[in-house]
Amino acid sequence: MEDLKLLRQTVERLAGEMPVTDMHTHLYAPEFGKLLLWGVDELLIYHYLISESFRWSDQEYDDFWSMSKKEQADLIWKTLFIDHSPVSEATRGFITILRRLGLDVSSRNLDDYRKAFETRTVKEHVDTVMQIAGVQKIVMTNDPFDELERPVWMSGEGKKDPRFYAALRVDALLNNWPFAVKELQKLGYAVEETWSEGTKDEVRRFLKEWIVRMDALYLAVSMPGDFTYPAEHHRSVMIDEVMIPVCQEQGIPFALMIGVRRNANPSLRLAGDMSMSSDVSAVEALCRRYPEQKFIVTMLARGNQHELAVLARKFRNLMIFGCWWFLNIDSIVEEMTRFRVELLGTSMIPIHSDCRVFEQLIYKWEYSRAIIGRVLADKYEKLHLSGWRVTEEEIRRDLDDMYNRNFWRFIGRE
Ligand code: FIX
Ligand code: ZN
Repeated sequence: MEDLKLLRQTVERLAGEMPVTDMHTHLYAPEFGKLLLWGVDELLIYHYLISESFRWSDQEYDDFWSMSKKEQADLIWKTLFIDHSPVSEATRGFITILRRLGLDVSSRNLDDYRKAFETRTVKEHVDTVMQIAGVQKIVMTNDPFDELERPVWMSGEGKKDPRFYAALRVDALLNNWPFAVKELQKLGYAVEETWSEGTKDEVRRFLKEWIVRMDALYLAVSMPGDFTYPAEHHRSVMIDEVMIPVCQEQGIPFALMIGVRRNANPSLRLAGDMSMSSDVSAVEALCRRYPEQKFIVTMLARGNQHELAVLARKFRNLMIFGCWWFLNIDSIVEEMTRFRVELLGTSMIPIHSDCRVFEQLIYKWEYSRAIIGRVLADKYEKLHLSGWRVTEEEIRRDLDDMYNRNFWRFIGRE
């Protein structure tokens, strides 16, 4: 491409429109029924907005939780959109969703927005949203201990929609073993709280059976920032003797999301989790000890991001991904994407959405695509000034790597 202006326009256009794989979400395929959250009220009671709304309120937490979803949504709408301007990332995101779905943002009429959603069927709506967001493939977060979710897998319905993929979530096994033991026993696995060879066998059997049943792409867990490895701890035994052997046998990666302090404010429920700084050397030790095992890792503290990107230079079995949760805001996505590209080129997964409500795909991907386009355009522009010419085909290749192929190739499904 000879012209600098055209180069930038092409990169930004392609970054905005090329199809993507969203490799970590909390979304579900329509077959999962009520687990698939969508619509105005669900969007307004997103836990990101609940915590922002409490900043302005002296309401008792329990009073809020005893309200209906519609009442909670009305309150959040009034607090964050009418009494104050929606300039935060999550509030602005809601406005972007309305706009992209063709609603009149200037009317500020919440009931009209609700009515507009009522006429939609879930299946059509899922198609529309995926088309607007340019999201082609969605990886869910799947928990066999969930009473609503399990029957969908047992009936085979969970694998029906080919756009949705499973990730087997193993938080309870690593972070709440007594609870996991009870759940496993309910499902007929002969396990006990104290480690024995029999218990290890049974947990391995549980994981294998569920990986196969869901065709899970990877095992996933979120860990507190004080996760250390190796350690004299239940987690190290579980990882070394149960999870890694199963991942290796099944040929799937292990995804670790590290740096959350759950329930910093329990009254806020799901909205009450906090970010905490993590020990990157735990990931280093895992990558060194298991060079044949693939690890997909993200961290929550801003302060860990540079070190984690440097670690990915040292271990090819480490794929870093996404700007997780509180990091998924314009300023930090820009900063992280820039230094990741500078340290790793395009060999990383710059973004995942972490959406919980379906329409959020629209704003989260729109915002991230714009930043990725801008960062890449800056880099190609500098190359251009040095005399290096990139073709449109090369730009597509680079974006496709970051949007899709780095993930699929790394997990061995390409
Ligand atoms: O552990 C996770 O997968 C987190 O992403 C969630 O627990 C969190 O509540 C969230 O929605 C972040 O975006
Ligand atoms: Zn998540």
